Amino acid sequence: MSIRTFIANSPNGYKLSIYLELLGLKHETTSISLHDNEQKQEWFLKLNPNGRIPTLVDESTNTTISESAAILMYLADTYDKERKFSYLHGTKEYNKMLELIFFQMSGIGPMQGQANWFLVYAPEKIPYAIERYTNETKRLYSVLEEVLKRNNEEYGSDFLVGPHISIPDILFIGWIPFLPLLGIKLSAYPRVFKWASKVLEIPQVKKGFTIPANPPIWDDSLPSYN
Ligand SMILES: N[C@@H](CCC(=O)N[C@@H](CS)C(=O)NCC(=O)O)C(=O)O
Repeated sequence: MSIRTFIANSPNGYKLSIYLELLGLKHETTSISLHDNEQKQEWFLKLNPNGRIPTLVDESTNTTISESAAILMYLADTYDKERKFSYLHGTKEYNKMLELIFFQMSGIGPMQGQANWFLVYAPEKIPYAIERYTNETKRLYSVLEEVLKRNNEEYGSDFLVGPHISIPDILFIGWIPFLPLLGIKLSAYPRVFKWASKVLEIPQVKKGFTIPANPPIWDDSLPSYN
């Protein structure tokens, strides 16, 4: 076995399992307990000095890499030579893919993450922080709604970029099962709901969401999963 992932059943961890399943690559997983702060242990910090999952080790290329989007881009460049799940460098679709990768990693990822933190985990409940990050998350999902609209107008596609599924679809879908935590209804964003339903129907996506274990939250405000 040459690919090993170090992940948890959390938004950024699922991204790897799903993309590896789509690419049809064998992978083994070490499940990290965030609850026990295993990601801050010395052995893990040697892999990723940032002390956060996910990290991937690919022995066949002697690569250790962290940051979910960087990992998916590495996997695409190394293993998706036919560009079935990504786009070729230099194309218009590649540039749009890049834009949405950064939008996910600097927008919905950290904002939804902070909203979760202040609403669910923070020992002190600070209404201003909860409101700020929840509202920003809502705003960003409405931007995603517009992104889907524009891509559909241009390509007649229900995916985020160009005519087929690609890295941004996987980066964004990883966060969808965690929206109920914030009491945000996906149905408020009809195109996002339709897109999520379509992506969640893909067997490899379903499988990815079981590695290392099912998402802890999945309620009936989300597209059906099973
Ligand atoms: N930008 C990073 C974010 C990684 C991240 O925040 N991971 C969370 C789990 S989804 C984590 O490890 N949290 C534990 C901690 O912050 O110590 C990525 O996309 O990989």
